[in-house]
Amino acid sequence: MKQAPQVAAIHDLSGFGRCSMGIVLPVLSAMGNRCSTLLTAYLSAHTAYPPSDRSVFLDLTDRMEPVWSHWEELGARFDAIYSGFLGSVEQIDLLRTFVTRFRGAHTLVLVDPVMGDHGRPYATYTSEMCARMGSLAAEADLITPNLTEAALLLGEPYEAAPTTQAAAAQWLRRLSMDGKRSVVITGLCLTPGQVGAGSLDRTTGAISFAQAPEVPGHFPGTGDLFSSVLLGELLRGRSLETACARAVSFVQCCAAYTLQLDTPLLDGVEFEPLLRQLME
Ligand code: PXL
Repeated sequence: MKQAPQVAAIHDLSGFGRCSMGIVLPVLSAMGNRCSTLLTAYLSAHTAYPPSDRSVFLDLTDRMEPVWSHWEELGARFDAIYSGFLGSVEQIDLLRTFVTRFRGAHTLVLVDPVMGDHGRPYATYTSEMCARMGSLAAEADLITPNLTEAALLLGEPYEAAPTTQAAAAQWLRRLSMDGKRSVVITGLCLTPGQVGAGSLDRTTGAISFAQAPEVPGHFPGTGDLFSSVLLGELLRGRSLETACARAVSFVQCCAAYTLQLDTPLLDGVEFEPLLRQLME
């Protein structure tokens, strides 16, 4: 019998509000994977909630290397390494070292270059972190920026974000570093009333687009949901194009379901009752 694929999941844990590890773990587990978690930070709540002087941000930078040194002793091997929200600029170089140590011949390295959304960096992301994120993304086999992050990686203004397939294809090619890595850009609006993702698959050079009806309202954590489903599908052996289409469709389904419930947008999408859709 085949063992469950093993994923090194490197994200923060936000105690309140759905995002990052609180999404990555249940989604990848439901899809039949085993996750080893390396925490970048622990927050009382994700940063989209209004700022508060009671908020807790536990930066775990100096605990990361000791954690993976224990993993090395235990002989850990990973089918995928998947990073997201970072707690400090120093974590960028630390994670580059992690990738060098743990990448095997068949390891898929997915870097979600989490930095911001809607044209603005997240509250805890400094300009130095944004400027240096490209060096971590350069280690990846696949990156999954949203439009804000794609613009930051390319040094383009957010206002220049593509609105046509031809313009999106150009950004995908540029982000692929001449086809050296695969890219998925999320949050693309190429048809009125639709939203989705564009992908460039480095193994075939194919560029494709997946769209679904736009759900009014911006929910935090949908990028984490998208990338986790995408990775789960890739680990099942699906092509990037198929994985991308399934991730677009699942995120849309969760957003539409949540809108009906009329819950606070900042609480994110109600994916939990829909997880079983990912099991087949
Ligand atoms: O979804 C990205 C993300 C991850 N982690 C934390 C966040 C956010 C987005 O707001 O605040 C802590």
